[in-house]
Amino acid sequence: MTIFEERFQRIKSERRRLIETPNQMLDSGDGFYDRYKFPVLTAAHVPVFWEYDLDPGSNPYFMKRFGINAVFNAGAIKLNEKYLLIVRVEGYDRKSFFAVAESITGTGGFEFWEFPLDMPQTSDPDVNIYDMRLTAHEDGWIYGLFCTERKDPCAAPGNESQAIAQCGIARTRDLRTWERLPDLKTPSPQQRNVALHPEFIGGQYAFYTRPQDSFIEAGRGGGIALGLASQIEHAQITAETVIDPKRYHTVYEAKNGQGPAPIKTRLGWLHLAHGVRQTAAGLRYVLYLFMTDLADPAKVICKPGGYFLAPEGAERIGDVSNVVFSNGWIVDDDGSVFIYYGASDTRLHVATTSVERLLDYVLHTPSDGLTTATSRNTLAALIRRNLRFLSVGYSESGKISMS
Ligand code: M1P
Repeated sequence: MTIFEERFQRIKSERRRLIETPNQMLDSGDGFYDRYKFPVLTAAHVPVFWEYDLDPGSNPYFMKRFGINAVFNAGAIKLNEKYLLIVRVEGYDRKSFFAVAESITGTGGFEFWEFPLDMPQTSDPDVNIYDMRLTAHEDGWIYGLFCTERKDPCAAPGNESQAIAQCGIARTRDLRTWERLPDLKTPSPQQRNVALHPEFIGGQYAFYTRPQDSFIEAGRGGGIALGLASQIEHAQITAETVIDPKRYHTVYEAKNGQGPAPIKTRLGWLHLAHGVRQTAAGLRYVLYLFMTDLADPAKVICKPGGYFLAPEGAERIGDVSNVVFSNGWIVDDDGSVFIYYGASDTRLHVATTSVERLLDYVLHTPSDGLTTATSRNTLAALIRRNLRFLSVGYSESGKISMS
């Protein structure tokens, strides 16, 4: 057997096994959702014919010719009974592009469509695109909003990192053919993490934005904002109202961002967002939830304190460690919810829950009182209530005995 034949057969069967191995739900510690044993997608899930030249004549060593570095942050939608993800795929060359992967269970068996998505350009070509949020809008289109990044023309000579992030907009009916619309215009010099609300508000398109001063820092940007645009074909927001600000000494003190478009429930709009805080080891990204008023989505009506999902175990390690990030979730007709989240900018996981569980979580998890004393008092109140259900005695040494 030649090197080519041996490597081709081995790598092909490893990848098939990876896709066909059923995922396993893990026991959840928190009760908010169930995690799964395996990531739903990794770089090793991409088809062999994407990375390797399959011609033994031109590739006798069966080398990669186009390496895929990471597969993470995915937009999500269910169409024709299939769970579809528009995944951020990043090559060895650092460029991200979108590719669709589909599954019939939503928790595993995801297979990529043959070709990555061919996103049309505007007159100002994208250098890098990533993190698509999908919205099935009441106007009948499916919109994909994503970050489009280009070099900052004002960057000082020699500064090859300074970039401008803006919100790209494209629409489709089937995820195969896309119409690109002009980028969203907002008062902010930079935009990332923009999602389209699924319904008109006052007859206008409504966008969740994240005004930010510079490419990395939100700065005075303040938090997750809501802005209205009279049309989508040349979408322009003139006022961004911050509805969920970043706050001192919270899990979203450095910055935050709307995740996927919110889910409509009987009690309000459920929002999944990411929060970022500074630590001595760098930034830490976690997910949190909040709910806004059905009639007035600019009004936050409940917001649990702290995080909903934080990086755990192997999720904590990757190209950008200590990060979980979500831009896609799917609600089934029976109320099941599939939350797709990227781990450390490297791979994609799923957690499952239900609308009812999420409502219970947002309604009954105490909010953040913003000081140690209020957190301590919140805990003390819970303990006091719980003691009615337990027969608890305290020994003189301070040890608890329960019967
Ligand atoms: O590297 C972590 C995340 O950083 C960005 O999110 P934010 O704009 O909130 O900092 C995004 O580039 C995201 O893709 C990435 O996962």
